[in-house]
Amino acid sequence: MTNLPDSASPVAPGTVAQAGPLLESLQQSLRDEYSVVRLPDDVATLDPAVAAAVRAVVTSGRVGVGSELMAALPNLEIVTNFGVGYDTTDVAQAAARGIRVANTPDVLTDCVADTALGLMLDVFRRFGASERFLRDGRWESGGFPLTRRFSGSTVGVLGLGRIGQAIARRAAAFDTTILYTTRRPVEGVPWEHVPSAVDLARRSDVLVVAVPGGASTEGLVDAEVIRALGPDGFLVNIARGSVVDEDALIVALESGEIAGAGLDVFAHEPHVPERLIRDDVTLLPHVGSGTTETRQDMRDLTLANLRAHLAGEPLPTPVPETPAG
Ligand code: NAP
Ligand code: 8YV
Repeated sequence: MTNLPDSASPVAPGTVAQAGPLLESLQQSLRDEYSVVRLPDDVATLDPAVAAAVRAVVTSGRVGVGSELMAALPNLEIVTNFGVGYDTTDVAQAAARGIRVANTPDVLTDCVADTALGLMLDVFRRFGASERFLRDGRWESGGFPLTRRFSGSTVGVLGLGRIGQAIARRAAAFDTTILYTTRRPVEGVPWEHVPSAVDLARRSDVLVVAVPGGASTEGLVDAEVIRALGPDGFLVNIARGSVVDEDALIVALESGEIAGAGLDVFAHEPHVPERLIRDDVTLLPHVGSGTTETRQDMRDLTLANLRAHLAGEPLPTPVPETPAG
């Protein structure tokens, strides 16, 4: 559990605002501690007097504080993001204006890595598909087709940060060979760094994507990377839908250029393209961090960052691009 600083002294009504829906218990804590305003989805309808009072916005990775909303909040001091990924918040504008941004790293790493392992096991062994086979009564007419062995395979991890390393540690317990790609090799890890994502895919049985979203990684897993996996290769994405060229993935699946995919994230959530809903694709509705325990820890850390800011203290978990204290 996170150590929480004491609640800040009362702040003026309207100082703290909420952008987008939040975990119910986080909303409740915000309502209990502050007189919170809910920002409208359409920035054009934001009352300038309301906007002027806002010093802190609490949001989630799904919604964030984008360029337009941030520009409409002249006295904004902090964005506290429920989630480690903050690609929906305009950090460049925040940095330029001295606005702090905080996120919720580490507390969700284990659950997201567990999800990646679940997806990897499912795409190799097809447990979901075989359960559907049984439930549909098809076992009476013959056994389920043979699947693929995960143990001993080669796992390529694209992005070896907190979550990527937790995935690699877990996969290593299955006697796999771990390879990884990052822009800079990670010191002190026992795994081989492969500089290019295409080479990583070519050498891997499964490519698992664990880089941040945003402009710098948009389409990083393009048609060439996907094709490099080959007809026996799998793609698993627990990062952001924007990192993978979804159209290229569909084409590769339909033409048999890769063997299957396991996806927790999509380009236009909650929309999932009809053509991705296939038996060789395991689809999850962005549930990587979605356990009671982890969501409580994320809530506590979101509140800890907000309280620390309002108390004039350093933030527990500032993002690297914006001021910490
Ligand atoms: P992190 O610790 O910052 O790790 C990011 C890793 O990606 C680093 O190793 C970084 O290394 C690498 N990277 C960044 N840009 C890259 C590029 N262009 N090419 C190759 N590698 C690159 O982040 P984290 O805590 O592990 O979280 C990773 C992401 O997972 C989050 O940003 C979020 O989008 C996603 N996530 C999803 C869920 C879910 O529910 N599915 C939950 C939590 C997080 P270099 O800087 O050296 O390249
Ligand atoms: C959350 C996530 O579901 O932390 C992240 O980056 O994607 C997930 O943990 C999301 O942030 C909540 O909107």
